[in-house]
Amino acid sequence: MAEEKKAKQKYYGPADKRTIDPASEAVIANRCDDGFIDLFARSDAMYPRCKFGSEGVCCRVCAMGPCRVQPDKPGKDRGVCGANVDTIVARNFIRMVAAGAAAHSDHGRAVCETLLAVAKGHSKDYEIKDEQKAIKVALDMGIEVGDRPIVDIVKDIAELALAQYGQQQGEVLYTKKAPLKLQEKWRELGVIPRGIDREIVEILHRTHMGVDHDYEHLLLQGARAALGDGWGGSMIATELQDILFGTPEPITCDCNLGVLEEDKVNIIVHGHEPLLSEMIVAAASSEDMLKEAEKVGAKGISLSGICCTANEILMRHGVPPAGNFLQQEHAIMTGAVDAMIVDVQCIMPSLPEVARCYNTKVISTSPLAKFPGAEHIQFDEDDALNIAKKIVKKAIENFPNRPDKVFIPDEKEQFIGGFSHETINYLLGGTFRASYRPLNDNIINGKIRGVAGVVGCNNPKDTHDWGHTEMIKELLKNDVLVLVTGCTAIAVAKQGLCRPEAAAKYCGPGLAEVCETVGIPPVLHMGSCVDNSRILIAATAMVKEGGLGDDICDLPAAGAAPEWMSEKAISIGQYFVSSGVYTMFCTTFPFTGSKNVMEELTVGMEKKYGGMWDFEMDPVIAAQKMIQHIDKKRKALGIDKARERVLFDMEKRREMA
Ligand code: NFS
Ligand code: SF4
Repeated sequence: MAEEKKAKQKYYGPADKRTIDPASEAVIANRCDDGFIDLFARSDAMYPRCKFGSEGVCCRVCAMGPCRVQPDKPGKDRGVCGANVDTIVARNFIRMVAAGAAAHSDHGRAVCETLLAVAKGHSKDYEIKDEQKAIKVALDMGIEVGDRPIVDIVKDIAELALAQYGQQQGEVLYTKKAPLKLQEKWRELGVIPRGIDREIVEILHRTHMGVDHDYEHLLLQGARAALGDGWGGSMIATELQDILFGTPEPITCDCNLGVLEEDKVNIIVHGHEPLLSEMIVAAASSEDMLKEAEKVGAKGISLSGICCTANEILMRHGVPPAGNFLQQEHAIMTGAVDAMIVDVQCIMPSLPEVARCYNTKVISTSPLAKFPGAEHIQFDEDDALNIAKKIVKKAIENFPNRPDKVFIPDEKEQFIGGFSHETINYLLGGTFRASYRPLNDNIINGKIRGVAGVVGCNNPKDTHDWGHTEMIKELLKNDVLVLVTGCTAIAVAKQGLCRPEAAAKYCGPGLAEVCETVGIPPVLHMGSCVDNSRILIAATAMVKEGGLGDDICDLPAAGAAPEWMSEKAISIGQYFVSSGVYTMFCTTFPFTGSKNVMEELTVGMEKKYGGMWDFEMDPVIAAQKMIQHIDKKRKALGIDKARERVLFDMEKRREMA
């Protein structure tokens, strides 16, 4: 009976709940009936979803196709060219890696270019905010520091970082930050990226019709490009953004749609690159813009964010996130948003249409990305503040056009964000000597069972935010410290998990004690998706601190993306796996059509890297599998005796479903 009901339900999660976020729920209930179809309805309209696509067995890389292969049907078990299901699924998989790695890495490239311009005295509206970090990065990169002027050092950093993209031979520089044992594994397998761009291009070449057909060989190239993302493009983005905008420090902030303010001009920045959003922050708080706002009868300007750009400006300025990926339409549906400013990635092309109902201005800014129906004001780093002001002015001018029906839900939740690798080091290690020693010690003594990185998107195939929340609560209950980024971070911040009080409420006794002693939340918000590189650095620091093995795969740690949707998530997943992390994906896994590929993603990769993919729909069972993996690693390290096993309450879970 319950199964039947489930089968009819068009999303995974508690029945009759599209979202567990009361703010989104209220907005949906209040939305105008002007006939636009919201994203949940659009998702439902896509059923039945194609089974071939869902399993990854459809190939359309050449015009003899599309070939939809059925491995158990003789005659239909190969495409026109003869490609079998393993080739097709592996090609589809690594093409997702290529697109994801390209998106992250291009973001990093833009940061390099701006930093270089700043060092050369152009792009005058930006400055070098964190000289300490610049020196640290220079030392990491082998750039001479001495008593050279900081702009010279930064120029070298930007040039060397930029060179990583077009490098043809050798090894992408930051892979050398990984534990030595891991580097050796990579070298032996031939998966150290030569250059960031090169590996992405090579995926496109190898997956062209008639080139590489060996699934294992294809997946190795996927790993190489993904490592060029995690230990290349994304890491460069994070490190250089810290130099340019400052290394984040813990900061208290509100989040959710309730941060919108009825009597102020509401501006939302949505997308990914802080180059733009940083300048919007500056413009929105400038005297002249505040005066302009007054002129139209507004009591000020209220800035907030959606998606990862929200995380970037939250971490550095305390600008509140208004919501995560699935809330982008909901924000506009409040009727209170005067302008939504977008750049690149995870921005729904539906926005201009939704915006028409509520007189919201959607302004696109990236030379890469235009949206039919949106106004385009192209951003230019060399004239950044002026353009940002021009954009802010558009929002101000739109303030008097608010629709009659404005509905801002009350919900907002306080949380702490801004945990960089540097601040974790400092918080746990104390003022005198920053170190990961106390963290490692608390893992060894069993108070902390392990560490999990939970990241990624939302997906309307799941109940919004439910997967993130359920998984993380299960982990906390079992004394697993959780690091979050991206839309996961916003999801659980809204649920109250990113505040110190959450320790007593949700954690097992060991983790609660540690969090309460140090005064940190049990879920540490580490930033945007490119900041997953901070998790790699933190994991490496734990290895180097000692006592937990000599490679990332020895750590009692796991990764997950419970509500993933984007190709970037696949690239992240692959670089986590290739760095030795057991990585759990929920929602869907469009590669299940090939037994051999699934075997390679799991067992095969665990042999190669020590990390592996896993897939499980139910977020709580998924969490339990992660805990099992953590326990396996504790046992291998000989530290399993320190703690007793917590029994899982499966019965309660079933009741819920
Ligand atoms: Ni990551 Fe950020 Fe969100 Fe997913 Fe999109 S915003 S880069 S891809 S949806 S977490
Ligand atoms: Fe079909 Fe082969 Fe062309 Fe793919 S490459 S569409 S399997 S013929």
